[in-house]
Amino acid sequence: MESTKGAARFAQVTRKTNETNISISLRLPSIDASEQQEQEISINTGIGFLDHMYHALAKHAKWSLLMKCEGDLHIDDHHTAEDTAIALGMAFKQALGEPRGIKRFGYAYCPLDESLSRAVVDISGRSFSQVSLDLKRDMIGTLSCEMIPHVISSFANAAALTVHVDTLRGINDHHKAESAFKALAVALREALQSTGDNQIPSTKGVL
Ligand SMILES: [Mn+2]
Repeated sequence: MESTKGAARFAQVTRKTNETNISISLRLPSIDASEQQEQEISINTGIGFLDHMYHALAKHAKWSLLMKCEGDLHIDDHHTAEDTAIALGMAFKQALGEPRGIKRFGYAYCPLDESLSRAVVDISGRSFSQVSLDLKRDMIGTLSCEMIPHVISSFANAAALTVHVDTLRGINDHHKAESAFKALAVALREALQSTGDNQIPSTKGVL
């Protein structure tokens, strides 16, 4: 993936520990809405459902995202799920840079059939997350359901975002989780949109 005109909105992160080895390239949508960008998404964490959630996030947030993780899946899914979320949050923060001229706040409701989730985000520079997905199963595929809200929180924490994500209703856990990631994606897309000025959107003058 090439860093195009919006060079400030591109980041590459590698993060290697004894538990995971991660490489990420992330390109956020250009602040210039007229600039056409081809989306490139390729995700391989070794956990199919996690790939599916990151893919949904990237697709609907209009990111280009290349993510590869070699994790200690012989232990369980925990380190891979948590560390990819942290690395993605780091990439997001780095790609965004100084948040000038953006709406800062965003929210979205996304349904997936019977499921409905709401995400509200603030590009605040302060990490806070409240995630309630009402998942009932132990696992979806090879991803434990307890890791799904944890992935969103770990991402928000590393990206220094304030994030509230709630699944308002639903029956199918796959649908509930996927609608949550889609809502988060659309909320982030909105929050990163241009206001048409070059101001830092804070009364403090800093985020
Ligand atoms: Mn699906």
